[in-house]
Amino acid sequence: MNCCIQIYHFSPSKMLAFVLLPLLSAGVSVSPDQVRFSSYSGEYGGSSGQHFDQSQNQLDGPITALRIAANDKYIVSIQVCYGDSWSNTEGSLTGSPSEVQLFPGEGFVQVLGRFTGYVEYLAFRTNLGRLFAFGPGFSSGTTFNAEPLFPQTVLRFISGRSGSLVDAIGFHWDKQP
Ligand code: MMA
Repeated sequence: MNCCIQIYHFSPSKMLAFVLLPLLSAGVSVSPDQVRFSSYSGEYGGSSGQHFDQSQNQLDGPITALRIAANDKYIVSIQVCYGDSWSNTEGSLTGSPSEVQLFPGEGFVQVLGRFTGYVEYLAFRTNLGRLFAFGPGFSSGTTFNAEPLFPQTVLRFISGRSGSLVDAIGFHWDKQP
C-alpha cells in the first residue's frame, strides 16, 4: 500500500479531527486588530476650567502613585505618578495633598466619585482590593461609578478640566504596559 492510499484508512473520528481542528484553531486565534483593551469613562464634572489630557504621560509607565488635595467641598488638585515621573498638578498647588503609592503590578480598576460643577469626591479601588478616598464624603452632588469595559485592564491616564479646582475628570483604561 502506498502512502497516498492511507488517507482512506482514517477512522471517522480521525477524519473529523482532521477537518475540525484547523477550523477550531482558526476560530480561537484572534488577530490583533480584533482585540480591544482601551476604554474610557467620563467626563464627570462641570464644563468650566481648561481641558487637560495626560495621554502622553502613560509613556512614562504604569500609574504608580497619586497626590490629591481636597478642601471641605471639592477636590482641589490631582497629580499622578507614571513610572517614576509625576504629571503636572491639575488644580491649585495650594493645600496639602495626600499621597498614596501603589505596589508593583497594582493598578486602579474602579473609581467611585461625585461631582456638581466641580469634582467633589474620588475613591480609587485597586486590583488588590485597596480603596483610597479623597474629598468630603457627603453632599448633594451626582455620583458616578467608573470601571473599565474590558477585564484585566487598569487606569492608564486621566483627562479632564481644571482651573483653581478640578472641574471635571475622565478615566482612560487599558492593559498595564
Ligand atoms: C478658575 C477658572 C475657572 C474654573 C475654576 C475652578 C477661579 O476660576 O479656571 O474656569 O472653573 O478656576 O477650577
